[in-house]
Amino acid sequence: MFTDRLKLKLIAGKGGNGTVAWRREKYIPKGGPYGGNGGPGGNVLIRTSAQLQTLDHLRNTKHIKAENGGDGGSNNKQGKLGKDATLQVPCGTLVKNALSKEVLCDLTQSETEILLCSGGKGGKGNAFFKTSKNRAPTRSTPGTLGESTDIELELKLIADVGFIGMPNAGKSSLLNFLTNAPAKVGAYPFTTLHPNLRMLEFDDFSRIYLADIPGIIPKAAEGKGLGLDFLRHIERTEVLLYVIDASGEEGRSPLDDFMLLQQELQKYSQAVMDKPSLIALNKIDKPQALENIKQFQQKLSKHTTCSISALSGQGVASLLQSMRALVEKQRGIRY
Ligand SMILES: Nc1nc2c(ncn2[C@@H]2O[C@H](COP(=O)(O)OP(=O)(O)OP(=O)(O)O)[C@@H](O)[C@H]2O)c(=O)[nH]1
Ligand SMILES: [Mg+2]
Repeated sequence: MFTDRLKLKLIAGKGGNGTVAWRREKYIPKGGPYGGNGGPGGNVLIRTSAQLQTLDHLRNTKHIKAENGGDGGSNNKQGKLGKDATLQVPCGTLVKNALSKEVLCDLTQSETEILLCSGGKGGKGNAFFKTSKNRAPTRSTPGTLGESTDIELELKLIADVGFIGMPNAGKSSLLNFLTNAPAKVGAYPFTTLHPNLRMLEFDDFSRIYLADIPGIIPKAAEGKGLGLDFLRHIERTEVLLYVIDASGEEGRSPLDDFMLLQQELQKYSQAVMDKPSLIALNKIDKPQALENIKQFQQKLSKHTTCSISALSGQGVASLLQSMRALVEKQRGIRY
């Protein structure tokens, strides 16, 4: 189960009440008011953690509550501070008001902390109200309630390259080959049911992040297959990598597959569709592939294509080079 959207109620802690008390000590007659102030309630904060990649850890959480502040002490002591509650989320989490849908923050950087709900203020004890005119006040005030709000979290992975392809095209196989990471591969459609994010580190320690998302089929925009919901995870990528099965073994031509993917993407978002892209023509180890690739390149000569086999690794190094160059070019444009 991959959780990338959920709702939560946040409740900051209530401030502690002020106390009415009197100083009663030997040799101190008329010790006066001695009730302390209440402690402030804890805040609710949100923090991004580089260790997290999903919202799975919050799947069964309905609300996050910070601790209440303690009531003031009878010896003019302030009540104890309510502990803050910190919500840990992965980078790429968008926080919205659940009712108005207003975006409260977009957490794209790791180790960022933001205050979402402030704790209530502590009430005043009677010692606070002592004045020259009123030396024995009996008044105290209650603590105030903490802020509370309903939020919606929406995760949009932050990757540099997003893999787009029909089911079985070999997206996960390519991700495995590139990153040596065990993403599930299978000779059946929709092996991948949720996005996989992987990091690729080069010899000079520069990194690019790759996102493999579930396969797209005709009418995905209308909800067929797994729909286009997961495309949200490639909205922020710099570059798209179309992974196409060049063998045509499933009875479809690579050219048709590419056109179809573009059509579905366009229905989802023109901005996503307009991202710079590369095409990996996969499964060149299969008999029909070379002929299909020739036709594909003749028809779509403007596009940059790389012929690869995600199984044997043939052509993958050169694809990686093109991918890295394009990502770095895009980063250069952005910064
Ligand atoms: N011969 C050959 N088979 C490949 C190649 N790449 C992938 N396959 C096979 O194609 C099938 C599908 O591969 P996956 O990597 O699971 O495909 P996917 O695009 O991730 O599929 P979904 O997750 O269903 O969208 C598996 O049986 C792979 O072994 C290749 O280059 N050559
Ligand atoms: Mg897959």
